[in-house]
Amino acid sequence: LEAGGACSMQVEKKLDNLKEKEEQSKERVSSDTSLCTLAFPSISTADFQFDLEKASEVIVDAATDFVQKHDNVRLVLVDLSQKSRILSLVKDKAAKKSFDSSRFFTFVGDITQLHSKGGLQCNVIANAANWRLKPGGGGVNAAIFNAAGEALQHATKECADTLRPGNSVAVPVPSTSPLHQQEGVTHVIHVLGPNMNPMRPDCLKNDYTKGCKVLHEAYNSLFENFATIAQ
Ligand code: AR6
Repeated sequence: LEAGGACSMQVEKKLDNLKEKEEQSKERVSSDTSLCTLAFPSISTADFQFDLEKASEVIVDAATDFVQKHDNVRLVLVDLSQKSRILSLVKDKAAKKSFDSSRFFTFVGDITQLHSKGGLQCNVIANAANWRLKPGGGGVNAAIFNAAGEALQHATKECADTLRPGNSVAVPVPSTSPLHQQEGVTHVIHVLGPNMNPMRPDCLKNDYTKGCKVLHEAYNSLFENFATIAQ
């Protein structure tokens, strides 16, 4: 009995140590607020049905390339679930490359609540938008427009009316918006990715040569817009 008691105490102690280490690393990631941070969803891979394996390659290439060329910025790929396949694919592919992993990493959480619920401060967030730059439609687009309130719709209209696949537009989030006040988000960058869903406009009908090119252009455009804001 005694031996069992000692053993379970040791296990508990180890668990406590593990928890502490986890908290510390979470703290290190989230407290580094000196770096301008962009949180972005995986563009085109849900409603637009883009292949996840191919998308993960494009994300890792574009993101590692960007953080190697720009100092003082961080990129964070976000998805809602711990079980997200795109997050695992990106993590695995990124692990095979050599770059500073504190400047590009994955994070599980709602992109509209990263600061309040996840303790991660991101000044800029990206939206997987539609070509009309309209609210609704589900996915991350609906979540961002809902969280930001009408102020974001007006601000978006002042910047652009429509978007072509592979392009992005940066919109300052008005200080009256809850997204700005509660989450500290100063800009939303709307991005239009390639579409493989026959029920949505501009479907590429499984043409992945064009699809990968357009997805690369979309991320490059997003990151360049972010770099301009970060300067
Ligand atoms: N926080 C973080 N990630 C999210 C969230 C959230 N709140 N919501 C979804 N995701 P999608 P697309 C992830 O479908 O494929 C819209 O209707 C999701 O798990 O939003 O580019 C627009 O109006 C996935 O990994 O974007 C367009 O018409 C990623 O965000 C169309 O969908 C992108 O999923 C764009 O489709």
